[in-house]
Amino acid sequence: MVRSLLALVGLAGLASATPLLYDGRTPYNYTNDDLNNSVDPYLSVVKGSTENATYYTTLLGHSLNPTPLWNNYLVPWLPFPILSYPTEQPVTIAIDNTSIFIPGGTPPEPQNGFRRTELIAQKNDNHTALNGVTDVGTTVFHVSIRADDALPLNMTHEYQIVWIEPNDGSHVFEIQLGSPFTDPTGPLPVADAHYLKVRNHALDLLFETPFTSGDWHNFAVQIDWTQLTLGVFYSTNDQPLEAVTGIEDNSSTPAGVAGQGDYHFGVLKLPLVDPSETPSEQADVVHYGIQEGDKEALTYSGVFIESIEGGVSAGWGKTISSIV
Ligand SMILES: *[C@@H]1O[C@H](CO)[C@@H](O)[C@H](O)[C@H]1NC(C)=O
Ligand SMILES: *[C@@H]1O[C@H](CO)[C@@H](O)[C@H](O)[C@H]1NC(C)=O
Ligand SMILES: *[C@@H]1O[C@H](CO)[C@@H](O)[C@H](O)[C@H]1NC(C)=O
Ligand SMILES: *[C@@H]1O[C@H](CO)[C@@H](O)[C@H](O)[C@H]1NC(C)=O
Ligand SMILES: *[C@@H]1O[C@H](CO)[C@@H](O)[C@H](O)[C@H]1NC(C)=O
Ligand SMILES: *[C@@H]1O[C@H](CO)[C@@H](O)[C@H](O)[C@H]1NC(C)=O
Ligand SMILES: CC(=O)N[C@H]1CO[C@H](CO)[C@@H](O)[C@@H]1O
Repeated sequence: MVRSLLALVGLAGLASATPLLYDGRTPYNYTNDDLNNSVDPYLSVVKGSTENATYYTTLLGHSLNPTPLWNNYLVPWLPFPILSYPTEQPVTIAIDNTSIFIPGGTPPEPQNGFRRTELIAQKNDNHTALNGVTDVGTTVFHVSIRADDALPLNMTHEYQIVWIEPNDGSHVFEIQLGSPFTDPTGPLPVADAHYLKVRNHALDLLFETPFTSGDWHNFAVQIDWTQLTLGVFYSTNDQPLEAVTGIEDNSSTPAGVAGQGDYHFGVLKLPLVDPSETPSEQADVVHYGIQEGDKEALTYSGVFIESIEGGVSAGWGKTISSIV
């Protein structure tokens, strides 16, 4: 016991040895006005054009605890997590039939195929400024996801829920739920529709796990921006993160600045193919297809980005080694 306590003191000694590059854990003093006005740490403009951000995104305050991993632990050297308090509020991100994003551009082209609401990481009111800080060297992108049982997703559809998006619109990695979009339509829903799936830039499946309700699903994705590789960590609730993959090839990502991009989390629901549309419309998932228009949501906490200099934050003050 003494030995294991000492070992844990050693581990605790590593805590916060790893530089925090971006903190997207919503402080309790973050307000609806902050959200509507895209005050740091989030840019909230990816949403339906007719409503304010607070219509889609709900700050939960103390009504639900965030993932326990990043609580403030009063006695972090104990071998079990007790005596802690949360320091961030979870946020619920919803879509409904008004969630049609109209990106800038002339003429405006509403994304009628999608329903989407996302928060984008930003610091000093500038999301692109993070690229040169978080998308260089080797960095780790953390996020925790929980089902909203009152507003479930429809697993017949594909949902993209966490990703990094360079200017070419590709994803350096993504976390996905549901059934991948198929044209022509294949059998739906797919067998692993209810699984959270981590995919690389080429959309190969790196890791999947059942999206059980009532649990925080904690992810961390380690990205080597020079070698273009990924590694995945995962746990549920207060269990410390553990590596669930080795080093995985991600070499289809554009090298250098062209491969850097915004960190998104939220709900992006793809359509199903509409048999009454033309083949080219059916292939244009952004602008065409079937959406039922339901209100659906996911809840998030534990969003941050760190360097791996002092290891990877695993929860309750512990640090573990990066994937090698
Ligand atoms: C919340 O409080 C902290 C500490 O006082 C302060 O630095 C921060 O700017 C506040 N954030 C907001 C969004 O008001
Ligand atoms: C935020 O949006 C809500 C809902 O539309 C609105 O009631 C509120 O006034 C908005 N606040 C700000 C500061 O924009
Ligand atoms: C958003 O909030 C602003 C500020 O309160 C308000 O003027 C505006 O009408 C709101 N827009 C919508 C679509 O609710
Ligand atoms: C959803 O919105 C689309 C586009 O505005 C509209 O055509 C459709 O009728 C709406 N569906 C429902 C169920 O309201
Ligand atoms: C945001 O940061 C980028 C990269 O540092 C910089 O080029 C750009 O000018 C900044 N934008 C604003 C509005 O400050
Ligand atoms: C889910 O989507 C499918 C395909 O559009 C639809 O048939 C089904 O009714 C939807 N389920 C719910 C609960 O909305
Ligand atoms: C693990 C894996 O699927 N790696 C792929 C990453 O992307 C490159 C380039 O497209 C592929 O060649 C790898 O197979």
